[in-house]
Formats: sequence, C-alpha cells, structure tokens
Amino acid sequence: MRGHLIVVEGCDRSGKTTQCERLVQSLQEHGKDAELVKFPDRTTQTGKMIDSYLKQTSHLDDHAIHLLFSANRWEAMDALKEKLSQGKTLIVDRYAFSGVAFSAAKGLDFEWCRGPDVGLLVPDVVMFLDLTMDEAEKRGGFGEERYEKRELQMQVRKEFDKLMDDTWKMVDASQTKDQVHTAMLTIVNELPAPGPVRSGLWK
Ligand code: DGP
Ligand code: NA
Ligand code: NA
Repeated sequence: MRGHLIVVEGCDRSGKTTQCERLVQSLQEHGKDAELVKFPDRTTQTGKMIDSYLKQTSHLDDHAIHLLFSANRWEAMDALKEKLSQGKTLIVDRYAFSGVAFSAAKGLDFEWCRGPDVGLLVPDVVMFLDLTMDEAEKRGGFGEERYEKRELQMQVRKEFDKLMDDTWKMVDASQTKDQVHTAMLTIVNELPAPGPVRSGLWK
C-alpha cells in the first residue's frame, strides 16, 4: 500500500515546522515509514535563489519568484511519487497552498497564482495550523525574513481561507505543543487507506 501524502500549512509562527518534525518522529516510533519534506527546499538551485530572496539579499519580480517556488515543488514531484509508491508516508511542511496564499497576499491575481501548481500531486489531507495574529505575535514576534510582517500575514490568512475545502483539517495551534501534536497524530491515524497516487491538484 502506498503512503499518505500529508500537507501541513499555516501562517508563519504557527509552530508548523516543529510539529512536522515531531509528527514524523512519532510516526516512526510507531513503526510507520515516515519522512519529512520541506518546501521551499532551499538546498536545490531554485531553492538557493529562493533563500537569497527570502533573506532579502536579492530582489526578484513577484511573478518570477512565484514561478521559482512552484518550480521548486515540481522538481521534487517524481521523487515524492516514488517514495509514496514505496509505502512512505510523507509529511510535507508547506505546499502549493502557501504558494498561492503568499503571492496573492502580495497582490498577484489569485487565479494566476494557482496556474503553475495545477497538476502537482494531490495531498490526502491538508492540516492547517490555525493561530490568530495576536497569538503569533505573543510568541516573540516575527523574524527578519521578507514575509514576516503583520499586515502581510493577516492577508495570507485570508488567502488561505479561499483555498480551504473539505479535505482540510483545522488544528487549533494555540493549544499546548503536546495537544497540537496529539491532534495531528489523531488526524493521521484516522486517514482512510489511500487509493492510487493522484496527480492533478486543482484540476
Ligand atoms: P519557511 O521556510 O516555511 O519559513 O518558508 C519561508 C517563507 O516563504 C515563509 O514566509 C512562507 C513563504 N513561502 C513558502 N512557500 C511559498 C511559495 O510557494 N510562494 C511564496 N510567495 N512564498 C512562500
Ligand atoms: Na518563516
Ligand atoms: Na517554518
């Protein structure tokens, strides 16, 4: 049986990366073949350009960086498909939903933003780590990277709302770390057995 493709989304500061790591560890401890995948993958050629853009050491046109983020996902698809068919469960820290939410929040056309990611692998579930902006700011404020500003993050949250459908599961990220972890683990354990790997996101 193939593994599940599990996407985790949320605004910055929602604890997403920490929770993804912990989820993978927990699944592995329970004997599941699980692996962490992170987008953007900053190690590849496109990833290095994205990294420099995010650290504000380079400037790029909004459309151009959008396409780079999408390319960064596309270049990983064959490998991910292969892993899924080998039975690996993939926990994916950000995906095309971040792609659309962040670029649309900057003012790019929402439908245009979806275009480049149409056809990516379809996740079995999207977990959304939900946190209000006030709670996010209580966690020590945002960092130095390009998108870590209150106004933009508020808009990102609104764009995420437009992308949600019934395959999304909301997780209250204001709970304790243990509670968030348990909620995520429960969602994974309750997933139905997956069918064949599906390409065709947003088709
Ligand atoms: P992270 O490494 O998860 O902190 O992500 C870096 C930042 O980039 C974060 O502010 C979210 C943003 N981001 C992630 N994916 C995309 C994308 O596909 N497009 C755009 N424009 N921004 C993204
Ligand atoms: Na970040
Ligand atoms: Na993160």
